[in-house]
Amino acid sequence: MSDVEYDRLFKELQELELKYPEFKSPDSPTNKVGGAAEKKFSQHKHKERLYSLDNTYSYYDLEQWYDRLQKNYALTKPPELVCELKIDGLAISLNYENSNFVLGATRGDGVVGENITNNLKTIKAIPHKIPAEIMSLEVRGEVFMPVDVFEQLNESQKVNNAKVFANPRNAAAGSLRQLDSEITRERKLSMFAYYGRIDSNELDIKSHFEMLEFLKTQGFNVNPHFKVCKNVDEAIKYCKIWDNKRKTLNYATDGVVIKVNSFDLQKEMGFTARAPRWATAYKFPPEEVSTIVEDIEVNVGRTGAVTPVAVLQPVSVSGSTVQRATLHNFDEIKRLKINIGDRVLIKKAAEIIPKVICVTEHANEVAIPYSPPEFCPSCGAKLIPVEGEVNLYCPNKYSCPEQLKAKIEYWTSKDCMDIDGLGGNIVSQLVDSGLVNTVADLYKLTVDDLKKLNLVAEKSSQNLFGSIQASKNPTLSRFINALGIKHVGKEMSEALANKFLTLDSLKQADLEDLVDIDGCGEKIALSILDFFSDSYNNDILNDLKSHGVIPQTVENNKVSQLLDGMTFVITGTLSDTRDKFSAIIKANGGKTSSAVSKNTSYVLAGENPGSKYDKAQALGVKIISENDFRQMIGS
Ligand code: 1X8
Repeated sequence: MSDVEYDRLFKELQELELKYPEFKSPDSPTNKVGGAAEKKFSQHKHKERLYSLDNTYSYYDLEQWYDRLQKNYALTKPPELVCELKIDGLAISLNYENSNFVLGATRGDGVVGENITNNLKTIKAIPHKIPAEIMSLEVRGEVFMPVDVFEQLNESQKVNNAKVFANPRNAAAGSLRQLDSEITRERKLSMFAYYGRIDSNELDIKSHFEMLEFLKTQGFNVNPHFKVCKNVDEAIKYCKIWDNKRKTLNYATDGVVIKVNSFDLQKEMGFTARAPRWATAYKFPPEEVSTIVEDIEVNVGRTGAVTPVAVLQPVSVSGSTVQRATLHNFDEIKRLKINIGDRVLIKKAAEIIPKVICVTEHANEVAIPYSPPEFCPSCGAKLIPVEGEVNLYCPNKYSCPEQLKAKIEYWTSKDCMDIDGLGGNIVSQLVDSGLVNTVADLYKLTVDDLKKLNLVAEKSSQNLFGSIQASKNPTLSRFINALGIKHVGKEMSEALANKFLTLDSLKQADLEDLVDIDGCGEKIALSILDFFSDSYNNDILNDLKSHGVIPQTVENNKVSQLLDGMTFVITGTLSDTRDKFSAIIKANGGKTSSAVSKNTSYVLAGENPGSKYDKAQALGVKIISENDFRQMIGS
């Protein structure tokens, strides 16, 4: 179907749904923001699997890896290695037939990816035709957004009131999955090629080094910093040099990839279930940089907790500009002896909120110590301490604007009501304009109300209205989670839903019923009772109900007892979301936990499992693959 045809039908559907809401189906494409953008790319099964890499986090680990190779393969001399920078981008596979670029795909789960050929064709670093006459060549590499391009993009996104990306990797991912290739082109992505495979090895290339040199001659962009190393000591030297120099690069790197150079040796060593034995990734430690604390602000969270945040002189860390870092609580400021104007060291690992580690230089010898605010910066209420907690609280539960915004943002988030497209900016406008004073007010909004807002570029009031309406029948556990009851998170919400099955019976629960639940102590139970006895909360619950916001009743969804008494930790990328696997485990009588411990029965590890995998190995906890898991439950 052409885009034009699709858009016409989409519009017709929107009009029909508006006229006859009773016939609207919950999985209507109009519920997705930018509905058309959800139209999928076609799937592509890779000719050869794209593996992950095992990670090493220390030079010691690296030496161990190298020693193991020599021992296991009875090598007579230390194998030559090639070191390359690990690019923090998106892995892709490019297929050339008879010297022409015919198909490019994302990595996906390594077996099946998405065909994004048209978008990849807009990237200048990807040749459409290569000079060598080769029947079949596959090239793999990493697509990334240069840091300067990323910064410019975010500037212009801000000006256009559009989504600002957290880091170059996210920006690259968003740009690569555009349905309109012209947008991809404008985003100025680039690519480094790091792998080539010629089906019949027509050219007799014998090593990774030779392959990289060959790829260069074919017009591919090979990162210039690769180096052949005689042994692991040289590789470690390379890692040390680049750990320092990485800040000077115009692209994000998160480590070094170390590969055995000889193809014959690579072939002999082969692969484990998830990664080649002949390669490993040394991950750089989280980057630390120095900057100045320009101010200390306080944030008001959805529970009213007031937490300090350092406002920093902007610095670039791991590819993104950092302007704020958490200070956790007011005791932490005292402990670190931080004053405004001080020079501090901050630390940022990928995907983690930046954090202040220590002061390296005080601005003044006799500085006036920072003192916590007395009043809420948002509503002016007097802040109060809570016994046994380090935080101060804003007591104004009902009308503090910041608290309300945080509550609503939480309400709309993925593990709660999952309202697509209702982000911080829009929530802020809704509260400031007085249109929304409680979460229930969201469901009173009309398309006309939403039209008055300054909406993010690609979202229409129509779409947003659709998303809100589509969220009205969540699972009971997500609904409970969305209520934001103190001490009740996602796991406890699931436990409550499974025990009480309906919202009404949860509301009627007494202390005894509640503490009967695994993991629900008296503190949690009292907080739940407190929540449901509050008349304001009950008004909101009634309001929600009158707007048709009604959680689904939990059916008895136990399918087996196969996993009774077992605790699983899920890590890495599996063929479906972790939530899905978590639900399967629970339906079969098992439990899930977020941290690996001695009590963990199994770690279910997908691609790129990270530190939980390492911890499981250290503790001797059994690690299983998705296939092992499927066998366990007979699926
Ligand atoms: C992933 C990456 C590799 C390289 C650079 N950056 C990456 N993100 C490289 O080999 N130079 S290899 C790789 C993988 O095999 N999963």
